[in-house]
Amino acid sequence: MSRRFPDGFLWGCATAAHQVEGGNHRCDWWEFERRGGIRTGDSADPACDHYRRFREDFALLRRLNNNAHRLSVEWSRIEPEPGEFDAGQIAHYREVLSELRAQGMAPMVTLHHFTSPIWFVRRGGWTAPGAVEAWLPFVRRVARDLGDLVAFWCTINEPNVYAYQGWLTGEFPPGRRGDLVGALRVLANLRRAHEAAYRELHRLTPDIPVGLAHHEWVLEPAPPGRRRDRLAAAIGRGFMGRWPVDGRLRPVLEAPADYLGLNHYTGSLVTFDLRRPGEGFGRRSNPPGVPVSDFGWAVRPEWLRSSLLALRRSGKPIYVTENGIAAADDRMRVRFLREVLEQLWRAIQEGADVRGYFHWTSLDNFEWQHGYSMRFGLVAVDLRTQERTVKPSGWLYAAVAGANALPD
Ligand code: IFM
Repeated sequence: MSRRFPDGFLWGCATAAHQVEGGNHRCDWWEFERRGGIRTGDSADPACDHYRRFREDFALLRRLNNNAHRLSVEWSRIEPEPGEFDAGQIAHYREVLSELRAQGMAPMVTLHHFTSPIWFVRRGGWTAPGAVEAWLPFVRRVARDLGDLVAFWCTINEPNVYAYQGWLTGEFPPGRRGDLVGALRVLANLRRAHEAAYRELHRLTPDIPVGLAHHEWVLEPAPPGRRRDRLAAAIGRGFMGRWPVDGRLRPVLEAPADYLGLNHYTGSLVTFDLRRPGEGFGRRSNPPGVPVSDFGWAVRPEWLRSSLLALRRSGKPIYVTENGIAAADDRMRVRFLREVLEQLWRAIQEGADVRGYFHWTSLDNFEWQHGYSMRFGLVAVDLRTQERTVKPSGWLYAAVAGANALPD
């Protein structure tokens, strides 16, 4: 066990309310599911029934030596109608967070992870001018009523994916396609929402670090790296890595934050292609000879290391807020974990100030438009019986987390 991680390193899993809880009926995703938005026809109810089984699920994660956990609190449960807060749901999340604390896991709480209340989307959702003001009462309420139990705030999950899938590809609600203006408006509002939440959270809970989870899809020009391919890769990176601020595009990772949260899964090679304006005039392909996950995403663990190294100059602590692989065959996840955790360790040796890693994810869960067809979990869930079974990858993760080191 010579390859140790820094003392106090956080080992956890990341989840999102709608993907695991079940019975989440007041949000836009629930409506989207009813309208046939899910390719497999699946529904997020009961998902993993985690809303009722959170105690056992946390006990399992504790057995797997997790000392932290990233989860989201569901806005549409806490504020089902504008300005009406549900004391019962707040009490529920107090129990959830208290249970995590009691079981020795530091909670990282995400405030927006893809789902919004139906009342909010009826008013125009994140494209509407008053969106930020409509979100802030929820942020304040959560800070006031749950803040004493929280270790980290994560304001917004993957603004770029949210805007891209909801307004350009139509795979997320509201299901719009090719609406670049809408996507940019969403990004601008999310930026303002993050900044406003950052200020409010600092005011109400000054000791809790605040950040956001940025999704980094690595884009590299296809070899030999012609100028136009480099340009197309740069445009694609611009869309995925920047958001509009006062008429200019600024890096997401330069937003006010006490730590940088990195969600990373994959990347693509980019070839210039005029027929693909929606993808920044680039055709994306997987690097030849590189294995792909069940999603068809290239699995290249070095990309985690290069993404982390690129963040060194920010001088801020970094948390890998998500990283994982869709693989029904767990042997693939075992191989991936060995390699990716080694890349994580190397990035730290090379100066990246990484303080924690949250694997996506603990339980096989509801993978948005793909229903239950994508298995990201360290723990298998039998959807008929809700029985949980730790996979070999789960035990591997437990060994690394327990030793705080890579096995020799
Ligand atoms: O399941 C999602 C998660 O909600 C956000 N990040 C990527 C994961 C895998 O697609």
